[in-house]
Amino acid sequence: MSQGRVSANLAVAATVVMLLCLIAGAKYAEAATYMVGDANGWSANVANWPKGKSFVAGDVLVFKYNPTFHNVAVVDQAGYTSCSVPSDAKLFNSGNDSIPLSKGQNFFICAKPGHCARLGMKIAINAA
Ligand SMILES: *[C@@H]1O[C@H](CO)[C@@H](O)[C@H](O)[C@H]1NC(C)=O
Ligand SMILES: [Cu+2]
Repeated sequence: MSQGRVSANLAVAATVVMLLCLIAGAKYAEAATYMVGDANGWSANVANWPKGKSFVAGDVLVFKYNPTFHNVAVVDQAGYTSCSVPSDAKLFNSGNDSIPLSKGQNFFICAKPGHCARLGMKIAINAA
């Protein structure tokens, strides 16, 4: 076997290993991180932000906001629709909250008075 043939085989092997790593990497990359509201953050009229995006369970939503004025409550469908926060709702208020999506429907609203109902600080997301 010539020297050239050996290095060609090595190159092929290296390429195969690289491709396998890429495939494995893609699998781990399935859970994505989303900045809610993009550059605007968790803010007024964010309700349309999920439109056109597809989410899977385990994806992480990052809610960025000024905690003096806003917070994030994890609610159910009724809470989302009526802009009310069940007493057992999980509340986040760090201003930089990372919340993983559960499979199925996920509902988040701002629990500050009027923010959900009047400012549209609410999102509904279906995670596959
Ligand atoms: C927000 O939280 C993320 C994840 O916990 C962290 O990596 C990032 O540094 C935080 N950003 C700020 C501005 O605190
Ligand atoms: Cu708010």
